[in-house]
Amino acid sequence: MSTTLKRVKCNAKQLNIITTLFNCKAVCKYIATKMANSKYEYVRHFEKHDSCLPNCWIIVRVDGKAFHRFADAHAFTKPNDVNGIKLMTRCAHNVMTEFTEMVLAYGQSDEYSFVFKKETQAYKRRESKLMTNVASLFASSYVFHWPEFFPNVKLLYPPSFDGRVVIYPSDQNLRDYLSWRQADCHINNLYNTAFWALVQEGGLSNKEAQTRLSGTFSSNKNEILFSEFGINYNQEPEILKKGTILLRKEIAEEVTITDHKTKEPKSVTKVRKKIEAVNCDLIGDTFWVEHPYLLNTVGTC
Ligand SMILES: Nc1nc2c(ncn2[C@@H]2O[C@H](COP(=O)(O)OP(=O)(O)OP(=O)(O)O)[C@@H](O)[C@H]2O)c(=O)[nH]1
Ligand SMILES: [Mg+2]
Repeated sequence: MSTTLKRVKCNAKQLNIITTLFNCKAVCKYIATKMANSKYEYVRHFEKHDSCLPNCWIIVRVDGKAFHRFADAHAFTKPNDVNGIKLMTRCAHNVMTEFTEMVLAYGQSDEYSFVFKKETQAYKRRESKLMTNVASLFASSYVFHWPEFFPNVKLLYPPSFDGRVVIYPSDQNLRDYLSWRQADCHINNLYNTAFWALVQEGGLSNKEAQTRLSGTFSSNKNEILFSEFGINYNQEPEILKKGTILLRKEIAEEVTITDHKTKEPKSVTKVRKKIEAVNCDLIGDTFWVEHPYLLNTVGTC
């Protein structure tokens, strides 16, 4: 069936209506969609299907790009800059606030790991969506909150963070992953504390300090710190030794409401979830016994 176009006469008012209609965004979008469907639509099928396996823990880890250089450029305190650590945790707090299906986050140095509950349907569990949204929100938060933590330091260039997704099928795998990151925190922090004590207080060059620590065990580094610099490593702040865990704690609050029958004010207990930072051991069982809801996530968050 052929369509014939007829030239029709219309007045200025009618012309105005037609012009407005065809300039309308929705109409343009409709036409564009129709065009895409007709010929170019097939390119969509080249997209990767990247849904994470069902019923598995999804971890997104972000890590600062070349933070060795970033820390130097912004004169971070060595080996640990507490403001830098607090800024990282502020960013992680933002991420957890945005992604309500995250159970907990763990951070140390320039990295943060975020754990989505096994049942999450966020972004249809699409790996690329989860990873890029978390990493970009983390990076923009870092810049956004920078002045609160470094009011007298100019941000010299935009920092960036890489992201990766790791899937763990069992609770034990998840615990082992987090234990691995916390053990890494401890190993690096002990080394860095000893290294910078030798350099800053012991007067060694970087190379000499590196040689001195080469092949040493934890006990040797503890001994160097204690006997040469009077530092008892066990008494170093937990935030440095253990890193930071962010979790949602249930907080019971007394609130006053109006009784709908008597119209009198009455006090009731309401439970709400609050994101809290703790700096404790998560390798042993105690943490998991004290927070059983973390692994039992059905119906939570
Ligand atoms: N001075 C100082 N440096 C820090 C602090 N936190 C992290 N860093 C630096 O950030 C680095 C993080 O390690 P990596 O992530 O392995 O190294 P990177 O330079 O970020 O390299 P890529 O992640 O591979 O891009 C550390 O080696 C330190 O140099 C801090 O509190 N103080
Ligand atoms: Mg890094």
